[in-house]
Amino acid sequence: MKSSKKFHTSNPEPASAIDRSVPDIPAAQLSDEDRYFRAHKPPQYLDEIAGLVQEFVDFHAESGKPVVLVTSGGTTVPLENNTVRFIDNFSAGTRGATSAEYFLEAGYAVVFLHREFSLLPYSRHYSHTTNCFLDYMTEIDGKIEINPDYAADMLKVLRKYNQARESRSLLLIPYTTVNQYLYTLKAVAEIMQKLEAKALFYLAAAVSDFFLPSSRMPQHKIQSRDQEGGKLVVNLEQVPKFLSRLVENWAPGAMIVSFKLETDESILLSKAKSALDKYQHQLVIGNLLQTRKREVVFVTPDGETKWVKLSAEDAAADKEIEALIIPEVVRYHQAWVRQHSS
Ligand code: PAZ
Repeated sequence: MKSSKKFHTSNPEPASAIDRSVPDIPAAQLSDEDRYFRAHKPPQYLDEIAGLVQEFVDFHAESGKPVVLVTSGGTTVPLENNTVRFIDNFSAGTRGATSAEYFLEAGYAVVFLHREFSLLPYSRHYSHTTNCFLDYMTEIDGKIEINPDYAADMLKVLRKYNQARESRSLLLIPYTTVNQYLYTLKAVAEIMQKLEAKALFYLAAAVSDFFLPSSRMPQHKIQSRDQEGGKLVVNLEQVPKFLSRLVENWAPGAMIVSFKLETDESILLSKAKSALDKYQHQLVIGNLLQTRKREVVFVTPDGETKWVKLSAEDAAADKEIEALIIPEVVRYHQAWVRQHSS
């Protein structure tokens, strides 16, 4: 597995949730994107990441393997340049990391653009659990061994992990802030353009809708004594809606799947449909915060809606909803490739 662990993008702590109380704003025009990228600097490591992605894409383009960009995890919105405080959201990257494993099993090469320190494919089975990692080990005859209670399952995961490494099918690319996410998404998408219809974008990251522009970001830690009335008032701006730029300019020809998260079921379908109208991409997968691990809804531009749900038996057997989502997405993508092959 290619890992870009030398890039450290953060030191985050999960915190609050996405604010859905404001209505959607219209799709960004080219000028919004231009204005954003002119006003915000790229991450210093971006060229190195672009080099890794280029190498990965060239390698798989040669063999004709489809490549999926999976985005995963939340984003942080720093409130200070030397960041002590930031705004965050709930996403641990479960959807993204789990989906990446199923895409690998389905024969895809995966660029995994993830929030640093959120869940990773394969290691997710052992990180962020209620077990301490030492519980997976035991001492036998003065030597450390895998606890036999977990050994059989761990072997299965290890084999899949090794298979992904040996076939060079998984590239891990981290980000932390919204700015790092946007710059990296743009760079990766532009490199993936050469894959045309064989490129798939699966945008599961929970990207903040709001940010503090760098022009208004204090250099140092905000001091409580400087705040009027002792209150910290944070005035955030809306992150431009970059999905239409992805569809039209960064990845024309690719199939693009976005996720829509809501907490109010009564608006989920209408929000998913309006995202398709606005951005003109191929598929929205809607989910509710409360039920996202057991059901999602597929919404397509022709107005079709299809719920995908774990049955009671599936849930009892610890089946993951991504085991149902990914084959469905792959079917859509295969049809897209057929439709676009000359
Ligand atoms: O990371 P997680 O598994 O806890 O949550 C996944 C999710 C709900 C963030 C994802 O399925 C999703 O809906 N992402 C898009 C969120 C949005 O911007 O609407």
